[in-house]
Amino acid sequence: MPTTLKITPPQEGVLCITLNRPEALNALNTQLLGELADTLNNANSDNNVRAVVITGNAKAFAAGADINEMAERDLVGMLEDPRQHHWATITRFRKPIIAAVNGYALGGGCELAMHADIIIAGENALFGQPEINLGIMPGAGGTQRLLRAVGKSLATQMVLTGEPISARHALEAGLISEITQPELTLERAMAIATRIAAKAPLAVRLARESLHKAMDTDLATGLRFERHAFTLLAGTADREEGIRAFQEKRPATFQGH
Ligand code: CO8
Repeated sequence: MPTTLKITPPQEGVLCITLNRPEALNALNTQLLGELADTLNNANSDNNVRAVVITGNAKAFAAGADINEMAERDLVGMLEDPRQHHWATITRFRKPIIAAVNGYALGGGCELAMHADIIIAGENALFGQPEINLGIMPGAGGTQRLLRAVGKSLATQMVLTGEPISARHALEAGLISEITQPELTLERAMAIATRIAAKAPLAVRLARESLHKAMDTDLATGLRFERHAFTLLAGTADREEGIRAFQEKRPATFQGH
């Protein structure tokens, strides 16, 4: 049983994971990242899970990597850092993740939020990459994902000054998709995840993979991937069900094959 996470069993296909180290503003130590990676690994093969919500508490989504733990690792320690494997497992997760962010999403916390497919934030959220203040730099995708999300100028400003941006600014910049009142952030994220969980799982999976391609490939390759994925779905029972349900004017029931 994880001790740094609270896990709510899947409801309507949505697994909710709450980061639970409030005494350290949910700083991401090796144990928490390991438990998160294990939980997602299990969720990958669990057909009852079709989407995941990751959240923190009112004060912090996560205030970054655990600085005290990091202080104990020298260069060799960093090269052998098990956390990089946990991040890789989180990156490989195959189902949609919605991050419900209130309070601080700093350093590794902002990077974790950016591993999500969709970020919903409360008005009080703060997003930042303050590593530069510690004499280091982002190491879990912060320079790459942030630049792709908000563009060169703002990403550079955030990474080189270490100054965070507000939820409003994050919305304008395209880092997040919605702002809510803080007490409604989780509810809104769960509602979005529940909607996604009711769709055809294979269509969700391939659409998500195709969207990811847009982040790391040229347009022609991305378009080719999209065409192949679109064509593949023609072989699924869920496509047949979706189209028949439309024609019969009833809601579709998708089975995942
Ligand atoms: N690590 C460890 N402990 C932390 C962290 C952290 N990142 N953030 C907060 N805490 C602890 C504090 O030490 C404090 O503990 P204690 O009560 O025992 O003193 C407790 O949480 C509460 O924090 P504060 O008293 O500081 O709360 P404030 O409201 O005064 O301030 C801040 C909140 C502004 C968020 C402040 O805590 C802060 O600046 N935290 C550090 C933020 C930061 O620098 N984050 C980046 C860390 S580096 C990183 O994330 C690199 C990721 C690379 C990943 C690569 C993996 C391979």
